[in-house]
Amino acid sequence: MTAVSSTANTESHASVLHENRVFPPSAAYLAQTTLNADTFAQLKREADLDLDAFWSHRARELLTWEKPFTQGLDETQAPFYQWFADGTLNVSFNCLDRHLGTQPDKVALIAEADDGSAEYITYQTLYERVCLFANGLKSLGVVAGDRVIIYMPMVANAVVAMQACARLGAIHSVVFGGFSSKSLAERIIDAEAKVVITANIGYRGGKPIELKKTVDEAVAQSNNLVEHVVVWARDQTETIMQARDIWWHDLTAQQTTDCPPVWVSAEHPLFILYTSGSTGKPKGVQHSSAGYLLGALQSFKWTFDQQPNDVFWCTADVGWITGHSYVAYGPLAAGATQVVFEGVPTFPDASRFWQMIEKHKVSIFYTAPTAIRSLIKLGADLPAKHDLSSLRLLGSVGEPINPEAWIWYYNVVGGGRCPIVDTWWQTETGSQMLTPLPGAVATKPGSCAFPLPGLSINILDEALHPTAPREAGTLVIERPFPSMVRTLWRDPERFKTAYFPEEFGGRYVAGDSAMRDEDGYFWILGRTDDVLNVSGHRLGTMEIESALVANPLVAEAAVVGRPDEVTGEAVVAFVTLKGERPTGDAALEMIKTLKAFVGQEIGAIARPADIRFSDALPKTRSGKIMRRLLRSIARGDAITQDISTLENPAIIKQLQEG
Ligand code: 6R9
Repeated sequence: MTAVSSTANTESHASVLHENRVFPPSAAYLAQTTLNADTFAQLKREADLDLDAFWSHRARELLTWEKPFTQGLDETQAPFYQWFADGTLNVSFNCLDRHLGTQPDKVALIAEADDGSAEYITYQTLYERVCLFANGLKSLGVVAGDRVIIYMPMVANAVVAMQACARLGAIHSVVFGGFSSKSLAERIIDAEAKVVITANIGYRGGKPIELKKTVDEAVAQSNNLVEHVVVWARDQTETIMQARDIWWHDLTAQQTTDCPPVWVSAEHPLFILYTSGSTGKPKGVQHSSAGYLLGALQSFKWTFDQQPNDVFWCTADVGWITGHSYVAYGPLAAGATQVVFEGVPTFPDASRFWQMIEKHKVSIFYTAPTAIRSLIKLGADLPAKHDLSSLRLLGSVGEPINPEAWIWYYNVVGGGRCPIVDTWWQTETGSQMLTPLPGAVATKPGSCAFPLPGLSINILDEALHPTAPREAGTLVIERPFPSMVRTLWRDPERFKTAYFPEEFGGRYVAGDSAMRDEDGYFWILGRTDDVLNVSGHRLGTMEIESALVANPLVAEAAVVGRPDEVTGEAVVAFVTLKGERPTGDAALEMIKTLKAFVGQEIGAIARPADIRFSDALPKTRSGKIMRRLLRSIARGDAITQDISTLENPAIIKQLQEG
């Protein structure tokens, strides 16, 4: 491969290829950190010596077991790896009960609503709320192994619902509140969910989100699978309740705050989280109980160097993996205090994050590059108007952060004293994989630095040799690790082919291209598959194409990404209609219709930024859509590809003109 591979979206991140600034940890940071380079060098040596012993040691030290395990890694069914399989534990017990003896009155959640009101929930109170609700679910017949869908706003009760499922050994599947009824129904059906938990309404940026209405539509499409819908009354908004619906407050009214945890085996599935892949059907990523929790907790402690008085704030919604590992599980297992925020960074204005950091004295702040870029655009001077001196550490996740946004985050938000941990990981890895360790590693803007201890991550060329410095290659994980995906829900075949393709000899293939620099720092360059990353959210191009062709007017559609200043990538759709190719106002009208249609089919996050019509899509003589050509057109680049095999060269002009 060459330095800039032709795969993926490498070109859009060209700026990182020239980045050479280095930021060692500040003296202010070093003065208060508990971890340093020696700590990590020692951990790395220990892991290199014996990986199994390394993780088993961590699992004994960090988790509380009902029955201790006797074996760490079991590779006999590779790639269906197991960890600590004969041990039993309960994840909710590990997140709540075990803090009650030492810190019952410590605040676990600072839950700030969209309107700015805040609620402070201690570990004792959270434990009681989880027990009450778990008993309620139990009264509905929910038992270990049942699937429960959670479709909630980003409020404390979303965390309560997840923890309550974990307490019972029920498998939750959280669906982001922005997904359409059709996407929700697809997930209900695939998971065969018995119960759906929702709210009558949610609020984001002052706008109501009609969650219950969407659930009603989804349940109607779900083959009578759902026995009960539990509805949390977010406010007094009038709500139509049906026979299968029950209010959260009615369900918990008669319950006690004592709900013994259901002990499950280490490998018992904790949750399924659907994510986009390169086919039209989302993948049900299935995670374990013990290995997953160990990954979330250990990485939380290492990456954020968590200390007793920290106030942690991860801005991710629990609908995504980041909200699972670094809101619902990792911080609670660590006994940390954290902020949970219902709203959006731009409401009531673009200083919301800074105002909340000041108000709650946040010390560790973890957000996505898209949020940072949009806040630079809407008010680069706003952070200076707030007291952000409580911050000591900043984090980034979800997509590559461009050096300019990094530098702004570092100087303007972090006052030049807070290290930035740029963390690369995935829904499938369950916890952070690559990140600079604050206090131990000098950071470089745009680089995720190095693997955490206990992880063997490599970048390989097509011959499976590690690539030379600055040469792009495929990012792979060489050895199993505790928090890795166990399988795809009821689709073990797809699990094998999607992540362990034969040509990579048993290695986990992440779907990203990356390179290392001369100092061994990792730089993520972009996806190698047909997955786009829009505002840190994974979207399969095939999923959007299927949504478009589901419209009776559409004959064919091809979707590609183009770089976007704020959202990282934006969705561009090339469409041919069954009727005439529309022009002028008719085209504008049709674009509006199709954008709304994709919104209904998948959810607003998948709506194309740009739709272009042509009489046909550019195809090779063998009938393959020329995606690279479409990518160049979407970006407005000159066409350099060989188009001699193109069936109908005249349509290029149509596509360029839109
Ligand atoms: C945690 C999460 C995973 C994909 C991943 C990669 C991209 C995530 C990144 C990053 C560059 C980072 N990604 N973090 N790219 N730098 N720090 O986002 O999971 O939603 O499954 O997305 O996101 O392409 O493969 P998920």
